[in-house]
Amino acid sequence: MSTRRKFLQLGTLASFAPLSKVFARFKSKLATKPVVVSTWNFGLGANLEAWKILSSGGRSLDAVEAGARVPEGDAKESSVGLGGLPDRDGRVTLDACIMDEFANCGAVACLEHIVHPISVARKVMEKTPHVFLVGDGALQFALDNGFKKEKLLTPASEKAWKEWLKTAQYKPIANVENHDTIGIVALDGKQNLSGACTTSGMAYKMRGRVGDSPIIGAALFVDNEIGAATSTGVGEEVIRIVGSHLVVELMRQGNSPQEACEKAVARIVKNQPVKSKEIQVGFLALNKDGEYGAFALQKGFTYAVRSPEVENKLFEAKSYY
Ligand code: SD4
Repeated sequence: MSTRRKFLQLGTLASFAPLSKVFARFKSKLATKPVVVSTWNFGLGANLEAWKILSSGGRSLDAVEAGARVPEGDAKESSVGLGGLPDRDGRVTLDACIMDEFANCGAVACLEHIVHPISVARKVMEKTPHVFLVGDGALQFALDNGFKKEKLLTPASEKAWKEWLKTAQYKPIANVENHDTIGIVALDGKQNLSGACTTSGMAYKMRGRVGDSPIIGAALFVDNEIGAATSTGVGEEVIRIVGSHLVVELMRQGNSPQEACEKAVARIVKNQPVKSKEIQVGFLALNKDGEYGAFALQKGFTYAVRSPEVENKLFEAKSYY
């Protein structure tokens, strides 16, 4: 496009939008790829693995899977994969989903005994005509595809569960229940977006309870024309607003990733003015230009960023309350 045409276009835009916004958009077009952003502190470790792939010209899908596998395989992380806190019956049940630049997606829920549900979700996406397998069917599929059956309940998680059993109080409270989920979204050097999300879900949940994390549109959504979004926190509230899809659609309407995350959180507050004060939900979004943003109901939601400009750094999202 000629410089004159670009200038005229910018001039037309400027008459409709505040100048600062127009220039922010214009600048964002120059953002350098690749970029990976992940939820919570363990996002740093996830980004490291993802970055190995992204920085050597790899695909965002491979990067987000590799990143998600890091906390899944870490027995010390009590909210994802191995070592995850169990449900109220003492069973570790895992939820995960993955989505690529072609809108291909795969998911598993209530999957037991498998350390890397994100890789099972990818197999569902690539090897079946389906999107979502749950429970025993998901386990059977995993075993048929070479995944090993393992004990996921570690001594530390078992101890915490037995402690919880003494009162058996089931009340999800923001940021104190140690039930953080990894959501990871990336833009690769070819400007393609993908995302992954994986969790052991709400600690001491009812048997069979599934949160937002394995639900495409709720905890993860990717539209390669627009952007990608992921969520963490009390999944029921994210499902109610189909949160990540909402964030991507808000970006489609011209909102920055930051504005889109803020509007999605505001929707939860509008729906649940009282309950929203006591729970945590956070959104993290990345657009096609490599701009990112995050916002949460409560303080304390951290996310990690790795890009050519940002040397794997942790940020704390702004919050509604
Ligand atoms: C769930 N969203 O199962 C997950 C839990 C989580 O931070 O993300 N906690 O509802």
